[in-house]
Amino acid sequence: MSLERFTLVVARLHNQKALFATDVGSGLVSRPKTLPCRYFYDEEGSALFEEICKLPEYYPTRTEREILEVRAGEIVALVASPLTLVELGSGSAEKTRLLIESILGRQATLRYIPIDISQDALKQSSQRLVEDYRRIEIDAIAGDYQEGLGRLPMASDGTRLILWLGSNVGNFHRDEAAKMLRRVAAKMGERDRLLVGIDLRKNRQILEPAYDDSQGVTARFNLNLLARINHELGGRFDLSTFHHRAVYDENIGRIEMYLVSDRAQQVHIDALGMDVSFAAGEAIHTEDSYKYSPAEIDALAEAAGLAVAGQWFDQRRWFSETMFVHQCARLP
Ligand code: AVI
Repeated sequence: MSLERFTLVVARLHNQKALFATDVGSGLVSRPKTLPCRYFYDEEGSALFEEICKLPEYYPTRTEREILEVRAGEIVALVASPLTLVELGSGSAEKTRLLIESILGRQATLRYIPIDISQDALKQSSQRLVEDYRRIEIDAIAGDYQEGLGRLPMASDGTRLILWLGSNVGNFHRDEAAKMLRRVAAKMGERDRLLVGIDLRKNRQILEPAYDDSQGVTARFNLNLLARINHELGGRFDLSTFHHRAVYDENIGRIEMYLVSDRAQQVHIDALGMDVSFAAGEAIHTEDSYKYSPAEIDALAEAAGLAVAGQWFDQRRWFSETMFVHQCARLP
C-alpha cells in the first residue's frame, strides 16, 4: 500500500459493543419492537449490502451511477477549483471515481477525505484509489457521521465538495434528515457545496421488489441483524423462525422493513440477561427507506437552512443528485 499518500484517523467516541447492547435492549422492549438499521453493517452485513447493490431489482446504485456517468463534469463545474473532496459513508467509493476523474481533469492533485464506520471498507477502497490515481492523497476518518463531522475543520480556506451519496439520507426520518443536513451545513463555508444522492418516490411495483428481491439477498441482509445479536450479545435467535417483509407506505413515502416471527416464542439474550417474547406474526421494525418528491427535496433544503444550487436526474426520474449551498451563499 502507498502509505505515504494515505492516513487513517479512528474517531470512535463510544464503546461500540456497549452501545449496541443498549440499543438492542431498548429496541426489543419498545412497542412495536424496533432495531436501528445502522447495525446492519458488520462484516457480513456490509458484504451482503454490496451484493444488494448488484441485484437486478435494486435500481438505486445503478441509477445513481448512470447520473454521475453523464453529469460528473457539470456537477464538478459548479464548484470552485481547486477543491477538497469529502465523503460521508464512502463505502466502496466506486461511484466516487466518476467525480474524482472529473476533478483530476481540472486540478493537479486532489485531497480526498472519506468518512465511514468501517475501517476495513476505508482501507480497501483507499488502497485501490491510491493505486489507480497517482495524484490523489487520502486522509480517511473511521467513525459514524457525527464522529466524522466532528473531525472536519470548520469552513477551510479552500473549497470543499462534500458528498453524501447512495440515498443514505433516506434511512433517516424526514426531520432527522433535516437535522443531519443542518449539522453538515454548520461545517460549510460560503464556497462549499454538498451533493446528496436521493431516491425518488415511485410506484410500489418497482419499490417493493427492490427491497424484497427474488434471490433473497435482502432477506439475508435483514436476518443478519439477528445473527449479529447472536454472535455479539449471546442471543439465541433461531433465524429459521423469522422472515423478512418489505412494504411501501405510499402516504408516508417510505419502504418499511420488518423481521416477522413465524410463531410465538421467547428468545434469551445472554449479554442483556433478558428474555424477549414474540407473539406469532409479531414484527421487529428494522429499517425505513424514505423516498422524496422534488418538492420534498426543496422542503428538506429549507428545513436545513440550505438552497438547491443544481439538480440532476436519470432519464426515468427514479433518482436524483442534488447540490446544496448555504442559503446565504452566492453562486459562482
Ligand atoms: C443504505 N441504504 C440507502 C439502503 C436503502 O436503500 O435504504 C439500505 C438497504 N436496505 C435494504 N436494501 C438496501
